[in-house]
Amino acid sequence: MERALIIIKPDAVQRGLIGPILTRLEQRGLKFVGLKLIQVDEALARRHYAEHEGKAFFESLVSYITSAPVVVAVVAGKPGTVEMIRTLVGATNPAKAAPGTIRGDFGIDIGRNLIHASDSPESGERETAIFFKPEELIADWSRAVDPWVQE
Ligand code: D4T
Repeated sequence: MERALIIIKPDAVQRGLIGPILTRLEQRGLKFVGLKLIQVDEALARRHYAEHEGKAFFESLVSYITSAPVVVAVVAGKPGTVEMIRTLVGATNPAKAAPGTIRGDFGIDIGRNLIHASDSPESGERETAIFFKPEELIADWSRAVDPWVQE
């Protein structure tokens, strides 16, 4: 089983795109095991984006992600799920993201790229642990629709 952390970023929340973005993931057949609205503080932002510390865009990235509430979610699925979600999300820069992807359909600016999705199963585990306590996740629920989504 793989898990991906999703962040619906402040711009998407402000623009009323929580529903449309969650719908894209749901319609694909993906399964949520965690979901909540939170305000990211500076310490959490620096921890999540630690790999970018020192880069030119780091400070604006921290101020962007802390500028308004975000929705964080965890999606779980079989091997390949994390990569599939990254494809659905599209290129980091929405200006270059393919139409049909979330960023390609809703955004135009790399500094307002609407959504984060873990870039590997390892990142998925690390990021899930940053944003969710174990008791906030419902790991083992089954959906009646599951046999109709996956053979
Ligand atoms: P996130 O992490 O937000 O899902 O984005 P990606 O995984 O697609 O891309 P990333 O980690 O390389 O970048 C993180 C974050 O920084 C912003 N950014 C990035 C930026 O403002 N200017 C830049 O030049 C780059 C490379 C956008 C996403």
